[in-house]
Formats: sequence, C-alpha cells, structure tokens
Amino acid sequence: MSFSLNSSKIDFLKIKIDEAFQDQKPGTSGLRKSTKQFLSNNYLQSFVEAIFKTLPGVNGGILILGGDGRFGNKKAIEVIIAMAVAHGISRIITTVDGILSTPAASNLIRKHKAIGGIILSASHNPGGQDGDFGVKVNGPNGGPASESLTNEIYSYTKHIDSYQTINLDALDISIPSEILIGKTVVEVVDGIEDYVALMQEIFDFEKISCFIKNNFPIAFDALNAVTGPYAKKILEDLLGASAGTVRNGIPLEDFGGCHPDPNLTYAKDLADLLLKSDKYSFGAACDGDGDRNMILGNQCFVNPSDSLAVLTANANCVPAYAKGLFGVARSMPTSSAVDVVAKELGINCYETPTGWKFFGNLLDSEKITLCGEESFGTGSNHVREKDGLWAVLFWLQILAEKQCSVSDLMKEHWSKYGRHYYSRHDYEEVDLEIANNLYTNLEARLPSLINQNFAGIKVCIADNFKYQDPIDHSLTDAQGLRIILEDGSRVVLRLSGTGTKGATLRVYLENYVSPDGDLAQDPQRALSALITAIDQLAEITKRTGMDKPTVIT
Ligand code: VG1
Ligand code: CO
Repeated sequence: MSFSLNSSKIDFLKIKIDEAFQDQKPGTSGLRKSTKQFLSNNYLQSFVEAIFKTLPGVNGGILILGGDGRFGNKKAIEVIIAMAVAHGISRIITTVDGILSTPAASNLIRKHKAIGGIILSASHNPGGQDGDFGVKVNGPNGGPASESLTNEIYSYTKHIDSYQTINLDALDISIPSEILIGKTVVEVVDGIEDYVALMQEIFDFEKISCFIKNNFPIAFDALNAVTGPYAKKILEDLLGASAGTVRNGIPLEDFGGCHPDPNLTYAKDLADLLLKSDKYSFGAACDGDGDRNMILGNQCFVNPSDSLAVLTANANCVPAYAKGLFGVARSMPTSSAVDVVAKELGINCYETPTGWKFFGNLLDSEKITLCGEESFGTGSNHVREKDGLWAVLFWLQILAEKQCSVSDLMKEHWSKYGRHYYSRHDYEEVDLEIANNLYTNLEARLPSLINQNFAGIKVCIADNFKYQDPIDHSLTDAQGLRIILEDGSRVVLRLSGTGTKGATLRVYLENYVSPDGDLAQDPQRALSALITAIDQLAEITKRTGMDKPTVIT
C-alpha cells in the first residue's frame, strides 16, 4: 500500500532549544536516561539533532529506525521521522508498530546498505513512564557507533542550540506501507520476516524441530519485551514447539513491570521452572531489545562465559560455521573459558574492552567469527550486534546434533577443557561519590600489589585495562581494574556505563580448575577466597554499606 502526503504542506522548522543540553555522553551502548528526562526540554530532539549533524551520509541516505516497544517508542519514531525528513534522509525504513530488536535492526542496516540506524531502547533497563528510555546509534556496518563517532556526537551536543524538523501529523505504522513525505520515503516493513530468514540461512531448522518435538520440552521468556513476536514465529510456528512455549510474548510499554534483564534474579520465574522442577529440558530468556540471552537446562544454569566457550567448541554443529571459525573474541571481564577452546582449535582469541562496538573491526576484517561478553551477550559475523535468539538456536542446534542434555554438555566440556569458575557481583544504586572514591582508591593501590599475596596467591598483573584496536590502532584506556594472580585467577572491578541511578559497581571473579580437579563445586564457594580478598582490599562493604551484592550471576 502506498500513501502520499502533499509535499507543499511541509513547513521546515528550526526550533530553538531553551535549556543547555550538555553532558550527554553515550555510555557503553548509547544514551540512556529516565523516560521523564527524555520527555523534557527537547532532550530527545537535541540528541537526535546531534546524530543527524554527525552521522556521515545523512543527506540522501537510508536510515533504519525502530525500538523495543517500551513507553515512548512510537512517539520517538514520529519525532525522528520528522527530523530525518528535515535533514534530507531519502528513505526511512521502520517496522510495523515500531517493533524492532537490536540484532534485527543490525541485519536491516546491512541488508539495505543504510548509513546507519537509530534503535530506541534502554536494553535491559526497566521501561515505562517511571523507567528508562534510550537511543542507540548504529553505523553502516550494522554495529554500535564507533568510539570516534560517539565522541563526535557528544562534542556536537555541547554547543547545540536548535534543531531542524517539519510539522508532521501522527503516522499510521500499524501495517506495512510506503508513505511519501516531501522527498523522503517512509517504508514500514514487517520487522520479523528478514530476521527469521537470516536465522534459516544459519541453522538447520528441520533438525532442531525434530529434536525438540521428540520429548525435549522448552520454555522461552520474552519478559514482555521485544523478542516475543520473533520467538513465537521461530520457536512455535516454524520449529513446532508447543503453544505457550513463549512466555510473556507480547511487547508491553512497561514490560508488564518486569526488569527485562535475563539473569537469575530478574528472570527468576523461568529460572525456577528449570532449576526447581523437571518440567522442561531447556529454557532461555532475552532482554528488552533482544540482544542478550540466558541459557538454562534442567537443573543447570549456563554461565555466559561458558556459553561462548561451548558455542566455539561446537561451532561445527551449525551449518553456517561448519567450515571453521576465523577466530574468536571476548570482552576483558569475560572468563578465559573460550581462550582454552581457541587454543585447542588453533585459532586466535582477542580480548577487547566491554561493549559490542569493540568487536566491530574484528568482525569486519574477518579476524573473528564468534564473540561474546559475560553479560549474557553472544554473537557472530551474521550481524554486528549480540543476538539473543541466535544464541538460543545455536544451543538447540548443538543439543540436537549431539542428542544430549544441557548439563551433560557442560560436564563433557569441563572434563575436556577444565572449568573456569566465574561470577559477577553487581552493587546497584551506589552513591556516585562513594563509588568513584572506592574505584580511585583501589586504582591508586594497584602498583603496590604486584608480587604481593592476594587471597594467598602472588599477584602478577594489577592495572587498569587498556586496549589498542588491532585494525585501526585506536587506543582506549581505563577499561577496568584488574588483579591477575600467578595461577591465572583474577578479580576485575568496573563502574557500569549503562545504569541510570547512582553508580553500579561490578566485581568479576574467576578461578580456573583443570580437568583433573574438582569440577562440581558451587561457584560462590569456589570463589570465596577471592570474594573475601577483594572486599577487604577495596572496602566494598565498608564504603557502600551493602553487606551483599544486589545481583549475583
Ligand atoms: C553492560 C554490560 C556490557 C554490555 C552493555 C550493553 O555494560 O556489562 O557487557 O555490552 O551493558 O548491553 P555496563 O557498562 O553497564 O557494564 V545491552 O544489552 O544493554 O545493549
Ligand atoms: Co540489550
């Protein structure tokens, strides 16, 4: 269907911004603030103006636009369409009802050779009027904007005083259509189809389908966020999982009050189903915008760092990766479980700072095929974002190929490669000043730790992680405090770049046990000496007043 608006009706407007718009530096993954802040003082418009003034190729270019359906999604789409028209974008591709997961957006950017995309999401942060909103900017490779583009956007926001837009009536984006506004075409596409087709190119759907239909019951929790419609199509309609497999499958503006973060704390209902009952053999959940995944088996939680290692070790089970992998990469705080597998496979393993944008150059230059982060993110060169449902299908494909359970696969993996006991302790909503002091105090003490004992073992490295991109040689520093011990165990401490209330302090703990050691310990017990040592050294309990973390993964 095609609708046309009379272009003579268009008034181009230059709106003055009254209030200074400063300090809007996007964090690890775009700009995230409270929904209320985004609604105030042309806040969204100011940031979008900075994007359109900075992103290369805006005049005459193609832009992908959509979001995770949270409160403000549709309104923001209208605001951005009006501004995109005023800035001379030739084609805006958005989706029915504006529903578009982050990996699906990445795919559309690549498929349509767009100049980039704007994804409206605060990812795993809660939504609704009292929750958070966010704007992620992706570049032409489909991945999160590079450090340099992010810095340029930030610089522009510092002196912005007006934005350009047009008067635009409410648009109907509830069905696929083409709408002409002046010289700009707004194309509304089904956001699900292209993504599903991509998954069908990568995996053997028939094999997965036979496997799950043969007494392998699965449960998927979309947490009332963006993956519901994708998961229903893939798991229930195409793979034949029983109706009701997808829980909380309709995207809601406030995610039904859920915190759409797939971990043991915020996806507890699903975790209980898998860990406390024998009803299901496999369970998975994704986050608000569909790029994260949590994998569970019956009585078995898969640590995300282990997940990356298992995918790497078994990539030959998946048609798209059967010919081998270029290499792999993990973010620095992610455990070294994948390093051991890469070594065995004879491929390179890269260590990058936290955030998917650091994988972009490695993927583009075919240095790596798979990559992942400890924060429930795994992905491959099929797009330039982490991809939750892709990881779910990858796991199901491996299990179908090997005809085994999740816990059997984990046991087999550890008995071959050894086990990297791993945990992340998050302290949320810490007073900003307290958190900053704790961090700088620890950083100042790092040099004196070298060759000293920490948890009874000698410290080899104690520093703040720096990274030089192997492709463009750009330098990124201050990416997290590391204490690495002689036996390879380590503690990492970072301050989050995605929280919106106070500071979030993340403590990452890792300890390796070789195949002949005790592989069946409780991770918190296996890591207890490191937990105590870092608490004493960094004075976490004393300074924050919190006697335990908010979230333990
Ligand atoms: C967190 C994770 C990081 C991830 C980022 C974006 O960042 O730790 O690994 O890349 O979120 O994920 P931070 O700075 O809060 O630790 V998503 O799903 O929010 O796009
Ligand atoms: Co996300």
